[in-house]
Amino acid sequence: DPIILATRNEGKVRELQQLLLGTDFKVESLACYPDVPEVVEDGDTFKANAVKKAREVAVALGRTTLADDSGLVVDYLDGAPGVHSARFAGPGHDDAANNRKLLQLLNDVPQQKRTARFCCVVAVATPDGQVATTQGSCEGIIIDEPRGENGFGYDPLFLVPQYGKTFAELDSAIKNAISHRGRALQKVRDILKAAAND
Ligand code: ITT
Repeated sequence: DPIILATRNEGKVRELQQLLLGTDFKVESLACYPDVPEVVEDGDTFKANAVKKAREVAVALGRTTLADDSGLVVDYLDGAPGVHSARFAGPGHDDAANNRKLLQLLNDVPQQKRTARFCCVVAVATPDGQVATTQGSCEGIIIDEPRGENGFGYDPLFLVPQYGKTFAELDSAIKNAISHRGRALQKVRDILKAAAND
């Protein structure tokens, strides 16, 4: 059976699908299962939320399920938006509003204090409720105006110093090779193989 991708974020679905291309694993997104109830993400950590999302969907559908909980950790903001990245500017999930809020909070903060990282925990759950997790992160700097059209979320503000480009300016293949999500996914293949053999 295909693995369920327990996310309703289309940007994540695109990247996770691309990252699992070329493996033996077929995936199916939650878009195929509109009746699965929304998981309440009330955890304090990426790991707690990833585990909860993967486990609830795996048990509900009786299928091996992969969930991603991720976000942007900004040092000057003591780690915000962190686990609240998706709804930083309030309910409604508007990436542009989140980006505006981040720029406001960093207004006049000099470049050397604008360090940040994207973090991602991927959880894989089996229908019996067992869960394994991996994590990945990627270091960068929050610039002071958006650049680039690719990706999603905070990508236009996240500069990767080694490339001199934001995630939104990089090809998706390069983003996937160095991103928090890509790094977490690289570590997940053995777990998926074990789950497939159960
Ligand atoms: P699901 O829970 O349905 O997967 P979500 O968007 O609510 O979707 P999260 O709670 O994990 O997922 O929030 C992650 C947020 O962090 C996401 O909405 C973006 O704002 C941000 N984010 C995570 N990865 C990102 C990336 O690669 N590029 C840009 N922003 C990212």
